[in-house]
Amino acid sequence: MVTLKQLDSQLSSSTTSQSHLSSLNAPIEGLFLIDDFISEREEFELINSIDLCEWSGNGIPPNPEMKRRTQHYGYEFSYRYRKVVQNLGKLPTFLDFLIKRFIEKKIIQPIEEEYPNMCIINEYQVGQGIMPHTDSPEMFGPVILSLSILSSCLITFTHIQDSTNQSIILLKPRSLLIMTKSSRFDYKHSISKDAVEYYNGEEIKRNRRVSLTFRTIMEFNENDENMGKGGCKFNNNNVQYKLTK
Ligand SMILES: O=C(O)CCC(=O)C(=O)O
Repeated sequence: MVTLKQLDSQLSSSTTSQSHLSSLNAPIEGLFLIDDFISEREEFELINSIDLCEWSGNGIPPNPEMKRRTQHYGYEFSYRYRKVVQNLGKLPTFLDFLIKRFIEKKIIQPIEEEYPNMCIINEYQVGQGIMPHTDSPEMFGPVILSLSILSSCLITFTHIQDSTNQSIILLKPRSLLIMTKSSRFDYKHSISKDAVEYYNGEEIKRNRRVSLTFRTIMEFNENDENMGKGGCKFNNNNVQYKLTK
């Protein structure tokens, strides 16, 4: 079992990860960033596989009202109803190597039933972002993993109870953001629509960016009225990721 503490020390003791952690200009409890989580070749193959699949949004169902294009795997999320509406089955095989790497890097446990079972792929064209939000604690498990590809951008974490408590993190292509604990539950995260951003005096020109966000849904029953929003329920007694004791 990998505890969050072990992951913490693992990330901070490896030579490469020190630079990842120092890139967090104002670290938040439970927030980790791993640069170069995948290689350029893997990024290339990944975007090719993604672009061979159908994008929704921009008039195309499901979620036709969304300007940003998305692909939903494992479960379909409705942005209009703010809930998970359909079980779509297993994640596609082109994501297998990522799940394998989450295990190798001890980010998740090697127990199949405990792997992330939902992945939303978001496409951000220049001028597109995402509003401040916290991923629903009722719907999704305690660990959110988000892989960035193609372009850098800044992600802002704003404390729910104190909007002056903000941290801005640079997400480089091929980096993996791990949101757990306070960063996952006590903060909203957002990405601006700005075509150009500035980070430590450096100009970040935004291009097409794609992110793959992995989440865990513990139970889903669209017909059960007693379940949480959207018929899915996160059961804290049965946490999939054993990152915390
Ligand atoms: O694009 C990202 O890195 C974040 C995606 C996100 O926050 C979401 O899908 O809820």
